[in-house]
Amino acid sequence: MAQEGSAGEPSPVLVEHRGSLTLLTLNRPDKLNSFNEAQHRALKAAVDAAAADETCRAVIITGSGRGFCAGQDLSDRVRPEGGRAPDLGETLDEYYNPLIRAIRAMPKPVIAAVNGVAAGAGANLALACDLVLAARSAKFVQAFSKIGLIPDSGGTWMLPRLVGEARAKALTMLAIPVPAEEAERIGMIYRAVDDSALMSEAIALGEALAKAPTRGLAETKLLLQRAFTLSFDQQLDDEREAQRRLGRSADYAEGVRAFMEKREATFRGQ
Ligand code: T3D
Repeated sequence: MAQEGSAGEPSPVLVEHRGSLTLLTLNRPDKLNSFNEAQHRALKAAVDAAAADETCRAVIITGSGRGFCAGQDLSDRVRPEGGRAPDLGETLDEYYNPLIRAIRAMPKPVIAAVNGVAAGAGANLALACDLVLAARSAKFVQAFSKIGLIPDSGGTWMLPRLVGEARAKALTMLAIPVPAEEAERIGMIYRAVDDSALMSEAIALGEALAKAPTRGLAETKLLLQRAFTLSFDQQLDDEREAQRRLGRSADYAEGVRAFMEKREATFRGQ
């Protein structure tokens, strides 16, 4: 189901429900889906709705047109020389950080289907997702240094963990565009796929995840995200608690029954 704005304007984010899979499409193609306030509000609302919707068990975020997302819409940041400087900390507090936190906390998998260039906060939006598929023609650019900013939206945390500090420093300080295949090779993303196959591959992946034991995936997601900040002992304790919770879940009982009966399990996300 595509959403339309109230005045018949296309919504800055299209929402489509495909069974247990929710597809969110950034929809400002003329601006490479860069973020203005309307797109921020629409994406956060759609992410929150997907998180709260028990029938939704996996989410895909993609972009319309030739770009995935070019980060902040810089036409909203132009000011005359000597004009009052914006408080960018405020916009991070109000928009970017809550969005990235919501994706990372979502108790279900989020796939980024990167259809084209992902720059600035758009690149880090993709990297905040759990699985990143990218079209071979797509590229990732930490464009921030070109305008005198730091890599926000979790970039300074995520990049060194994904690609190592040395490479993270080069990619951010030099704003080097990373083509999708290179991004896969250096472990920045999960996979690069043919452009024509991107959406079919993303939907197949999303549908497979939407049939998986959702609670187990949610616990796995949170454990892996915290792994680099906890000690080994703390992680073992957290694994024990997660396993204790999951051992009481209906999906675990079904998984064991299905294995013993040599049949496919039917997981309900419970
Ligand atoms: O401000 C805050 O609240 C703080 C938070 C900041 C978060 C951030 O994301 S800061 C970083 C902002 N983003 C950028 O600096 C990226 C700027 N864009 C580019 O570097 C390039 O456009 C791309 C590498 C993304 C793509 O290059 P290319 O050659 O494929 O396309 P293009 O010709 O540069 O762009 C196509 C059109 O999109 C063009 O408009 P036009 O000339 O056809 O009317 C271009 O101006 C527009 N566009 C691209 N990115 C943005 C944009 N318009 C506004 N804001 C953009 N970010």
